[in-house]
Amino acid sequence: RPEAAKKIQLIHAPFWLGGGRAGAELGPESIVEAGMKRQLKHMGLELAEEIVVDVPRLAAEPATAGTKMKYLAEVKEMAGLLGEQVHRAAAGGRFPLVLGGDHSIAIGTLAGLTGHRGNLGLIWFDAHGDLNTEETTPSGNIHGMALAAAIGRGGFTLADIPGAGPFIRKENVVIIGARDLDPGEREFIRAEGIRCFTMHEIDRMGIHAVMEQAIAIAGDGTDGVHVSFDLDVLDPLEACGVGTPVPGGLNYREAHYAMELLAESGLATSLELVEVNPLLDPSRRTSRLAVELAASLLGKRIL
Ligand code: 6HN
Ligand code: MN
Ligand code: MN
Ligand code: MN
Repeated sequence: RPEAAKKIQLIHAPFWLGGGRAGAELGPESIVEAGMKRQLKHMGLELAEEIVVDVPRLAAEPATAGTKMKYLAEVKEMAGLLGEQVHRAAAGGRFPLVLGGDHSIAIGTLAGLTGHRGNLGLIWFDAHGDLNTEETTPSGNIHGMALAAAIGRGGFTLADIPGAGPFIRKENVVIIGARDLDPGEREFIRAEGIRCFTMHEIDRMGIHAVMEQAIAIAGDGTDGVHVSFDLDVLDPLEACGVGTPVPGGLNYREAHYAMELLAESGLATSLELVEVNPLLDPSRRTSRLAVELAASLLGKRIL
C-alpha cells in the first residue's frame, strides 16, 4: 500500500482513574517532554495543533453505587470527551496519536474511531488481556476491561459512550504479548477464539511471523486499523514506568521491529500509547521509548 503523507493529531488523555494508580495522568506531558513533537517534525511529519482533553482528574470515591467498576462515571465522561476529539481528527483526515493515561482511555479512542469507521481492525499490545467484565475483574479497575468494552463483552461497553459506532468485530482483533491473563479472560479467549499471541507464541514463532499474521487478521476486510499500545507489553527491564509491570515481555528490538512492520504495511490509521507512569520511572526511559516506538510506527527507518 502506498503511504499517504500524514498530518498527525496529538491528543492528550491525562487520565488515571481507570487504573486506580495516580501518575498515569502525567503520561502525556512526560511523553511530549521526552521529545515526541521534535521527533515527528524531524521526520518531516506535519503536526496539527495538539489537543489536551479536559478529562476528570480527581474523584472522592472509587466505587460508584451499585457497581464493582471503579470510577465508572468518570470513565464514561472521559470516554465521551476523548471520543469527540478523536472522531473529529479522524474525520478531518488526520492521524490520531493519543497519549494516555491508563488503558481505559482506549474506550474513548475507540468510541471516536468507530464513530468514523464502520469496520475497524484492532491490534492490542499488552502484557494483559484487558478482557475482564464486572463479573470477572479481580481489581475493579476499568483499564482491565477496555478491550472487553470495545468488542461488546460485559455490561459496560462502547455502546454506553455517546457517538460510538459499532463494536470491533472480534475476528479483526489481535492481542500481542500477553503473559498475565485472569481465569475469566483465559476462558473467554478460548471460547470465542480471540487471536492472542502470548509471549509463548512470540518465543516459538518469532515476532516477524506473529506480526505477519496479526497484520493479516486486523487488516482482513477492515477500513482501518487502530494500534493500542500498552507500554507494559515491554519487559519491565526496558520500561519500568508502567502501573502493572509483568516480567518476561518484549525486548527493545522486538517492539521496534513490530512497529517497523506495521509502518511497512501502511495499515495503521491511528495509534495510542498508554500506561506510562513517570512517577514510577524517574529516568523517563519509558517515555522516551514511547516516542521512539511511535516514530517507528510512523515510518522512521534505520537506513
Ligand atoms: N492494563 N487483569 C488485571 C485487572 O485488574 O483486570 C490487570 C489489568 C491491567 C490493565 O494494564 O491496561
Ligand atoms: Mn492494557
Ligand atoms: Mn464521521
Ligand atoms: Mn497491561
